[in-house]
Amino acid sequence: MAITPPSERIWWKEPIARVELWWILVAFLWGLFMFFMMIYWHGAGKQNLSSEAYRTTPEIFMAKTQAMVDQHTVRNESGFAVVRPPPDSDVYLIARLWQWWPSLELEKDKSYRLHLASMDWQHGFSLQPVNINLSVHPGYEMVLTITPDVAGEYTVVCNEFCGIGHHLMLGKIYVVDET
Ligand SMILES: [Cu+2]
Repeated sequence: MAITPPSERIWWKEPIARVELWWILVAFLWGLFMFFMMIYWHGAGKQNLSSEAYRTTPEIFMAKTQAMVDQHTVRNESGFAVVRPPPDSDVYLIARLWQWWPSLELEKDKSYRLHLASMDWQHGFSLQPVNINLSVHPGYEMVLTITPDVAGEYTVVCNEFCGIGHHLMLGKIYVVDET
């Protein structure tokens, strides 16, 4: 640590070393490349979902979800409603401390409008094992048009740390063959 000033008082007015300029150029070009890859992956990489976002409130979203649950619940699993909404309908999934509610049962190769919103603060929707991820915010509903094409049992985990029960925040989506 220097306790005396540098011998050259204007010590920073040095030309940038050539090798450093090259690194700045490489980093800049890489940034540009990744920017365009984001757009490319949107179409070609099955990443970067095409989602829509609308303003909502917890009350409005809760009412819509409750209406769907009242109408289309097919069974209960340890106190959790499993809802089987008809194809092409609007499907609601609530994120709240600390659960995804309700569980959903969807038909394979049918399309749905999946609405996601948070009742409290930010959560992360992460669908496993297919690894589809997006953020779920309070005050907004994210809407995705989905067509599940592989039957099976999927787990929704929260991937946005949301407090003491974060690791317990698990949801279920069943994809079943048409019956
Ligand atoms: Cu969470």
